[in-house]
Amino acid sequence: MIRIIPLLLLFSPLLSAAMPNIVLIYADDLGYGDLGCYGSKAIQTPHLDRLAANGIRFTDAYSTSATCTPSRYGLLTGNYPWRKKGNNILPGDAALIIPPGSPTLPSILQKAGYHTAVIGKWHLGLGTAAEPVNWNGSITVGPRQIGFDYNFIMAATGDRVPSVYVENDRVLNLDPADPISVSYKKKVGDWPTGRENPDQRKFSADDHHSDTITNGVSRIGFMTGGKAALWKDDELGDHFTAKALEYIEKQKDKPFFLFFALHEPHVPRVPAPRYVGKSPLGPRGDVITQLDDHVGAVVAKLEQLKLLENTIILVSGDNGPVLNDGYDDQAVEKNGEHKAGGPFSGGKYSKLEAGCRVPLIVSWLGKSVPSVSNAAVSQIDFLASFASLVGQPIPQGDSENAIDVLLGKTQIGRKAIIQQGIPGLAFRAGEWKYIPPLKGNSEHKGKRTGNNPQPQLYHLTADPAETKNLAEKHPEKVTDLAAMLETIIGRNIPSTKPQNLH
Ligand code: NG6
Ligand code: CA
Repeated sequence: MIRIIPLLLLFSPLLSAAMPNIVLIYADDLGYGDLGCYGSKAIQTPHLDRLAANGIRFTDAYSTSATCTPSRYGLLTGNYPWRKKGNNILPGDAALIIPPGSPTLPSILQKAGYHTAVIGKWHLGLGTAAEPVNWNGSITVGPRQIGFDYNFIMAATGDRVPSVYVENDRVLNLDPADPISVSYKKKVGDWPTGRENPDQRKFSADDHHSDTITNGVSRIGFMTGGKAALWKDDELGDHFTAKALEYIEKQKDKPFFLFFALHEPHVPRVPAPRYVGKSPLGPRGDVITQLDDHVGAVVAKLEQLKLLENTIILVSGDNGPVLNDGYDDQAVEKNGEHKAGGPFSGGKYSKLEAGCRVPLIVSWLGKSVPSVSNAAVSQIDFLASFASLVGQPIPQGDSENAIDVLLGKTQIGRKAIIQQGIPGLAFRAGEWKYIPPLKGNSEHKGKRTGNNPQPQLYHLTADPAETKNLAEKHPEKVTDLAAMLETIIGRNIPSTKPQNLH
């Protein structure tokens, strides 16, 4: 089947209509309120605004988690990340946390005949515990083992070493005479660190981001070697976008799935020179205008290739916003009245709405009727939704088919939305939000975390900022929601077990 379908497609416009290209653009730490179409006045995002005006703009969309690695795990596997130990924010030398061979969004699309690619931020680990990643040889376990035919990635995040690109199984531009070593335990080599040589970096950082300096930025983790392979932070976005355009051009004649995982506006925020000062908010706003241009470039490429009518474009993010995330880049000082989390409280890491409530725009020219949808939708459902769209069986797991919601055919969304903060879960059902009791700091860098030793109950329509805890007033509601959450947590999800797909 895998080989026959693409051949058939060449001759069958009917069949090809059922296999649109899927371009999933995934921003990093983008807030609900950061885009013009979601209410931002300070940051100009004309390309995203146009996409939203021509497509479906979701007001009630969620990532599974308020941090990066877990959200990406949920998105790609269709299973809640908190079901498995170790699905936390990963260091840059971590092993792959998705078992090779398990069903994933890209592997399901591959089975349907799609060519699949991930370009951008990975942060799901490479190699295995038994065979750690070999930066100087072939990376044998990575995106290709979980369904991506092509990858051009950064291993973890911009603030974690190694600060090099990986293309398929190799570090790009690596000089074999200058091998890379990486450690998250101790200093390796003699490259300067932010702690010892603070004057050698472009901007200061907290202690956690004060290990090895590469390209003038001190990072988390130590590295040495691979000088010719180091990325330049102000070129990251353009580089990933160029690769995305190249990929689209190359795949234009057959169905493809592109997971374009942009780094903006995650720290370190180093805009390309032409974006410096493009927003009044300093680097954080500037890199969001840069992100907007990347989206514009992808849409323009699809338009130029006359692919818009045969491509579903989705834009969303992995978790909510954060201003100060370790670097002194004036995000806090220059924020002014901007509300990165929109009307919501908390932000990245938080169980309150700004942690997981993210922008979601879906556009399929000629198919998606321009609208605003307030259906509750979770990224956990992308896997089942696209499996159903391309006629593949839906694996047993947390993912449910919401394709009609995503394409705007119905506004009846998910009954239950689980949000994962650091630590703990929160639960939305309809207009109600329940947060189980949990001790811990009630604030992190001035933002509410959602921790509270008492149960919390909020009415999201009347109180989107989650300021009035109604748990004592409606104990029966608390009992109901707690029971619903426990039932979902208690489900037996077997599909994280490896299976042979070919
Ligand atoms: C945190 C880092 C933060 C960022 C985050 C991952 C500190 C104090 N904070 O541990 O800077 O790297 O991990 O972000 O070091 S994420 O979007 O990839 O989840
Ligand atoms: Ca993130």
